[in-house]
Amino acid sequence: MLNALIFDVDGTLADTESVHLEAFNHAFRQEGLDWHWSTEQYTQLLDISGGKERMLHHWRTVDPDMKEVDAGALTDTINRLHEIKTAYYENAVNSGAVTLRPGVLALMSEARAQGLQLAIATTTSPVNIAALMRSAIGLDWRSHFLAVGDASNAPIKKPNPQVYMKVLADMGMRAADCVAFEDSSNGLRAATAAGLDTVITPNSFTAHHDFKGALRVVPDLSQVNVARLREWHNR
Ligand code: XBP
Ligand code: MG
Repeated sequence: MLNALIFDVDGTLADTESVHLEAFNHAFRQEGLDWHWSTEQYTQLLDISGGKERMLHHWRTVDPDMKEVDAGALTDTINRLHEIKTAYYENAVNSGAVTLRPGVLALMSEARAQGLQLAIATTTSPVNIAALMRSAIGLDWRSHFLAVGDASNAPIKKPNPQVYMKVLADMGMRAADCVAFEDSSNGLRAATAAGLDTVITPNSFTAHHDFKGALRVVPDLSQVNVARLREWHNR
């Protein structure tokens, strides 16, 4: 049976990562840090899911001993940088910096018209999801989704399956009755560990990832409709 489609956000619904990158670099500048991530560096850093975790990983790389920093100051700094980064990102999305990837809206509309449920499973923050969905779908975007799993209610980041397990539990559905959509190997590992068939739409940041075990890898969702998904899923 196919009863629901569960979507990752960053990189899957939209090519958001270049805006996230700009937002991180803005936060570093604003806080007077001499950090600046290039696109190449960020492509590698995306192996670490979650903005706070990513900055912490970078900090540990450039300052392995962290002798000068106590734990409280470390958390405060990361939280402040992430707040600045999130405000910049939300503002950029509100100004129209990001549009949905091809086929996303059409697949969501077709699925809803056929009585399938939609859900979101992402590592990002609720304000970032709301900004993107408001601009893409409208003010009532939340009513289109039966469940939304994000950094606020599933704090253990992908490749851990927590966010997918949370969404499945909130929907009251079995993994066998859903298909997930992802763009990265961390996302694929998280969805697969939750028992989900996963369709991958890579992008320039994730094209080199290992997608072994995916249900299908397609350039974008314009190639995908509900009939095709049922055929691939077939269980
Ligand atoms: C996306 C992420 C996010 C964004 C930044 O992963 O890892 O961290 O890059 O967002 P996925 P935050 O698409 O697998 O959810 O700074 O809000 O974490
Ligand atoms: Mg993603």
